[in-house]
Amino acid sequence: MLDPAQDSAVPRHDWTLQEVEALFERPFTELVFEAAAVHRRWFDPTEVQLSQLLSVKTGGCAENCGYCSQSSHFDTGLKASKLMDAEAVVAEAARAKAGGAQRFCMGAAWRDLKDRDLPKVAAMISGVKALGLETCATLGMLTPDQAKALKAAGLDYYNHNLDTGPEYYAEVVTTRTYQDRLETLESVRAAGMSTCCGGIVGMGETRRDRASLLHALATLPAHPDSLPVNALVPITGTPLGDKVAREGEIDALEFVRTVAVARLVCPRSMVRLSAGRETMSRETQALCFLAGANSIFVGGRLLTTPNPEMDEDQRLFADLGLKPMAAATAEAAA
Ligand code: SAM
Ligand code: DTB
Ligand code: SF4
Repeated sequence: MLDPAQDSAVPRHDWTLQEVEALFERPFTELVFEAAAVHRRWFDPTEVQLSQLLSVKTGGCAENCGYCSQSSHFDTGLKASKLMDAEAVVAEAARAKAGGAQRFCMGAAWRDLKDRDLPKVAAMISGVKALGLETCATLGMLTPDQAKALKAAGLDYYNHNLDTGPEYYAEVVTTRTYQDRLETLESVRAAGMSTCCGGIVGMGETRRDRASLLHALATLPAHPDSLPVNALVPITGTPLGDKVAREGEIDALEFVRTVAVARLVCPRSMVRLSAGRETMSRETQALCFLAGANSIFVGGRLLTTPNPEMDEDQRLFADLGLKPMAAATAEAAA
């Protein structure tokens, strides 16, 4: 048994905010070196897990998340659409699998899942699962019974992000609380599904807010199985997209630091380099992989915004000597 007092690779749930802030203050090369060392204790650092997203219900969302193209509170020019049919979703999933994805994540612009939509969503999940893909969904808040129903349909992962630290939360969204998010995560865990939970960096938050987000994630009853670190994709017409356009984007090195601290505080989680890769340099992405990121979204689209095309990522992987992680490895790590 590894001794947590001796070994920084042992998962801990008693991180203090001060400890997490102190990690951010480490000299950059020391921090990345330490994160890379911890990464190697639990994972093959040449393997990266590949997930693909599909927006199964786009736009018209009742929440006012200040970064989101899909909120009905802001004029972003996005065209809303109805919930897709299960067959169309499964056909997209088959294309994603043929393209090399191991996990297929279905996203809906909902505040919460309505029971009337459950049969269609369950049909999508079981259809995608039958293709041999890992399944993930992000559908807003869930009741405990809905979480059980999704699990019964074959859902492996549920994505529900805390987005930022509790102190900055009210600057990001006011139509729901941090506690609402924590309760859905509890329902997901209680139903026996794996959790995918992370946040967004570059929304005008401070380093302390970034530390506070990672502190919140690292002190959850269980560390997230997947921990997405999104770089804000600035959307014109949203409060946070417009703020960043005025005040400037986050420094790439600070983004890498956030990935490194995520790897250190949640050593066994799959840390996903999520939104924002479309405009991120290859060199910054390489530093993120060095700092412990070991999962990405693939395919030319996220939910409503572009993502690097598969051939571009294949070139990046070839140049960096990275390879896709086998699905079974990803599951064993989780
Ligand atoms: N409506 C559901 C919810 O919010 O939980 C699911 C879909 S929502 C789009 C999923 C996550 O995508 C959000 O929690 C947020 O972290 C991330 N996201 C949304 N818009 C983004 C943007 N412009 N840049 C970066 N991440 C974004
Ligand atoms: C997550 O943390 N990032 C993904 C996924 N979970 C659902 C979503 C990113 C969305 C980026 C903006 C868009 O395409 O609309
Ligand atoms: Fe709705 Fe999710 Fe966008 Fe928030 S992030 S506005 S809940 S789709």
